[in-house]
Amino acid sequence: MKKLSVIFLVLFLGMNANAQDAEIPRDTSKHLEEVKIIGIAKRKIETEMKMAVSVDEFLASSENISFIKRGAYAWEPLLNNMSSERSTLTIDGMHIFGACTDKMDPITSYVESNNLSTIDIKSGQEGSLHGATVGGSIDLKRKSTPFGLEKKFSGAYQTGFEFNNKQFYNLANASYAGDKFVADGSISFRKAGNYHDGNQNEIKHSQYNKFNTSLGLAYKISPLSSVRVDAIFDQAKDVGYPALPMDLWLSRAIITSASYKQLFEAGLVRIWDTKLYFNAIEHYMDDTTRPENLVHMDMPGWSTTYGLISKINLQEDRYSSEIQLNVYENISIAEMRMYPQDRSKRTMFAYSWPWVTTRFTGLSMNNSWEISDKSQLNFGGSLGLNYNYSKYVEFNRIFYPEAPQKNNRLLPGLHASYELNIDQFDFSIGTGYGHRAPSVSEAYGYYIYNSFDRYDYIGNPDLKNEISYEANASAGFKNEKMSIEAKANYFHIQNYIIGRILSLGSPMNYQSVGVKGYTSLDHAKLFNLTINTNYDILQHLHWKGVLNYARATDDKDGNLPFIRPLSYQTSLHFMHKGFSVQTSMNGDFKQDNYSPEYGEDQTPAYMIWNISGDYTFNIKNVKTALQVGAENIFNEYYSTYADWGNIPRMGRNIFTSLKFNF
Ligand SMILES: [Cu+2]
Repeated sequence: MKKLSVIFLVLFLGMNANAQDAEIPRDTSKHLEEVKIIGIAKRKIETEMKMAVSVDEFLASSENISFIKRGAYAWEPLLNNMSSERSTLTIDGMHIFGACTDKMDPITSYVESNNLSTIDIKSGQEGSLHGATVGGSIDLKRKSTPFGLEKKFSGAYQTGFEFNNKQFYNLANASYAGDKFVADGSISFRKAGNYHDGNQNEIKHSQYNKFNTSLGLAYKISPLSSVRVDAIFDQAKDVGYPALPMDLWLSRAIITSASYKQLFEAGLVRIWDTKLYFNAIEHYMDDTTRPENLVHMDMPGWSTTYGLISKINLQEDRYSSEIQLNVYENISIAEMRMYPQDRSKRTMFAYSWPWVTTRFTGLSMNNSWEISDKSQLNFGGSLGLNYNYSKYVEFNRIFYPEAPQKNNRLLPGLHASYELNIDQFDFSIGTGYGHRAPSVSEAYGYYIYNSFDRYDYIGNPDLKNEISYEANASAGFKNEKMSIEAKANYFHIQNYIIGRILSLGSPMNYQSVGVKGYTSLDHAKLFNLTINTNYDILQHLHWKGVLNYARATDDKDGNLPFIRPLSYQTSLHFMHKGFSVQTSMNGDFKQDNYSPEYGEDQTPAYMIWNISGDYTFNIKNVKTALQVGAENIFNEYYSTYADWGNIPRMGRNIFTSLKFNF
């Protein structure tokens, strides 16, 4: 019976119990944690090219993620070619909202690669477990060492230098795994100077400094239950944003949680996990570093969130289910203070986020039912209640005199998919429907300057919910030597929110050319296609290729902005004993479907070639890895379709890295 229940628990986590766990330990919960680790080990936070990557670089290796880049730091992740408002971005399911009106701080900038175990990306409505979404979900999973490992102490230290921007980093993490007590800790420092483009020109204001530390402590109160507390502290200082008219002086985040987990050996309910969390972010921009600014503006922002997650996993024969309750309250505040060179002579004050409260309560469910050994049905849904309150609604009423101070929205979501496996072929087909509420900026933003199209943006509290109708399909073939998979999705989004020129109001920022208001298009359509192939040329020589195609139009068949042109990635990987060499090429074709209406110009094609080599050896019990590589070997001068203000990307960059694992 015990064996059976273990198998169920394994299925639960959506991971395969393979030959590695042939020895099933007595303690169910212990085994559960181990399986989890085995599953995670498959997707380490490193890419094929680099063993020491930033969180952004790691995300960039995922085929359905692209980025808007405003410099070298804190890239804004786009899932399915949709901006970050359309996805839920969470850390272990916890909602965190950036404190910058200019999106300088997506929450991916508040973690570090050495405190994460993996990143869970779900497309479209399948990602609705953590709350209402249109594009999908990106959940950053923290490291969490299981109880009672044979090896009590483990850890890693990693250091490296990147020559192009003189980036120097030190990352260390350690874990203790006792039978009753577990601790995980990490600390990291990164410091980088300005980078240089392919023409050897220095990109001014592209430096950054980041410090991050985390601690997690867990205690087993009974064989099947445990408590855990976690905290992350992150601080970025003196970060340049070359594509924006200002930089970041200081950004600080504290992210905390306390959770209780109960496992059940028998019955329908198998895991019950409840977490309370709190996080606070403060963000201070600085434009005095830019001599071209005649008038200065301080634009500090604060974002505070409290929340609760309670989740149960159910399992009965071939049926499994996750049910999650999400409750959170966020308050977002952003100020704008304008003054001439003399700071004491303040000329203007406004709230660009007028103390906006967002309260969300939602219940989500994901079910999967194995109809047979060959086919599976996944289905689920979510229902959320979203409440907004604008404390200083007078700012919103300047443009929308009838704007209500409070707003309630109902956010339903539904999805279903069917998977079929016939011999070496896999097929899936799915559909989804879901609503999302406008973001704080879209609904309540006041004069948020967008340096991409040089307009000041005004939120509209009365915007309708965005409603997404989605279809997706995939087909794949796999044998011992090769695999190929094609995945496609299509979104028809009603009331698509985007900025449109307003006839009233005059620009506030002297650089801006006019005022845009967030409005709803009748609809927009997005299509994404990815083809993924792997081929093992020899036992130790592997080839991989990815091709991405996307197309997106508005209700008048005009192009939407920030849609990736046809792009590709291809790589070769060779291993011999402790040595490994990899080379990769990636690029975009010419951007044919750009959008002048939304401030875009055409971006030419580019191609980047990278190479790296590493050697792994043991010094006593310490596994040591040394890596040297070069990115953009040909020193190509380029910028991508999503580089804010066509800011050129990094030229040739030689990187080195040394890692010790004990
Ligand atoms: Cu900012």
